[in-house]
Amino acid sequence: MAQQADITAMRRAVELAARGLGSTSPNPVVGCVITDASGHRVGEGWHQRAGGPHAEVHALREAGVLARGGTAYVTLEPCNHTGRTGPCAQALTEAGISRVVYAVGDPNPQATGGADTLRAAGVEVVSGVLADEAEAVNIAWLTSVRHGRPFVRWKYAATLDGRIAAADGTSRWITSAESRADVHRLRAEADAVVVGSGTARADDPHLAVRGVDAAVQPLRVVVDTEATAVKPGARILDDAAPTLIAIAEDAETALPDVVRLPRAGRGLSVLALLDALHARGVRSVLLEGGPTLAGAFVAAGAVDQVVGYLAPVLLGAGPAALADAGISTITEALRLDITDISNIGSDIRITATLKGA
Ligand code: AOF
Ligand code: ZN
Repeated sequence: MAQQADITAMRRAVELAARGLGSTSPNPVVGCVITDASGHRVGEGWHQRAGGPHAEVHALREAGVLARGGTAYVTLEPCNHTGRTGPCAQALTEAGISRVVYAVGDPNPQATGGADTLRAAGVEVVSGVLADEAEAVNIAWLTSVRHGRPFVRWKYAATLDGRIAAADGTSRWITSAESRADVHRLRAEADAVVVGSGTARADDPHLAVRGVDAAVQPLRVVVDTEATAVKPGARILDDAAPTLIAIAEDAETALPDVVRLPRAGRGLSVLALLDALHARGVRSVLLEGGPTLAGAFVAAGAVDQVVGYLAPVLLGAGPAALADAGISTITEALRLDITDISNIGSDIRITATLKGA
């Protein structure tokens, strides 16, 4: 059992880590709290942008000499490598830290080993404190490192009976203004926002982040297999954010900035798309629909987390949030863990995460 003081300090470190969401990719979000020898908080820091100082360095700077004999709480195992900055394990030792508590081990092969280095230097090391919370805040980076492809969060908005539009196709506005604003926060956290040709054709979406601070606008991606849904002049082609149109290898187009991918079924290979995005530096994807594309992602085993906004509205007819995902019998059902339920305006938001994501 972790000590209460350790849990309290780590909870603060997780809060600090969350401040980096949306601005650290392709690096992790990391938070750090330093307490002095008598347990008082003397330094705080979080990783703010890739290539910038690590969380530990920010916190050590604030703590100064008060770090001597103190404890460092870090959401991720301190790094052991000289990358764009020096190794944090060494920085902590040199500052005289006598105890390091971290939440999650570093899966990055270049950086791992910090815990061993610290122990070898005589520092007491404790791991696993608030690991679930630290995993949750850093899920995009951890998933992308563990699987070597971008983390995929599928978002949908539906009525309480699970429909995303009425029978005639009308869908504005099922969820509340607050839920729609919340989606902009999810976009700001993602490196890329992905939609299919049905959504591109029906909604002419813009997909840029509005109304919340976005350190970087996400890449807007349309999966337009036949290259027929995105027309010159589409809102998504404006210069508010970069845009990439994914089309089939044999499709014809006059659009610039297309990526050609192999076909799979009636669409494109989802895994080839994720590889192409990963090669462009994308570590997290917000999949915004629609149901056909979401079905293809689920069928490809490429959805790590689902965020569903459910409005207290009934339609009784109309398309479901998810179309065919290659599941024909109950034993094949995709089972997730609910990791958050929140009230957003008049709706509820359910976050469910794939087991082992
Ligand atoms: C961070 N911020 O606060 C910590 C990280 O790109 P570099 O050289 O800065 O190194 C990044 C690696 O360092 C990262 O992948 C992770 O394994 C480790 N820890 N990284 O960006 C931090 N503590
Ligand atoms: Zn580091």
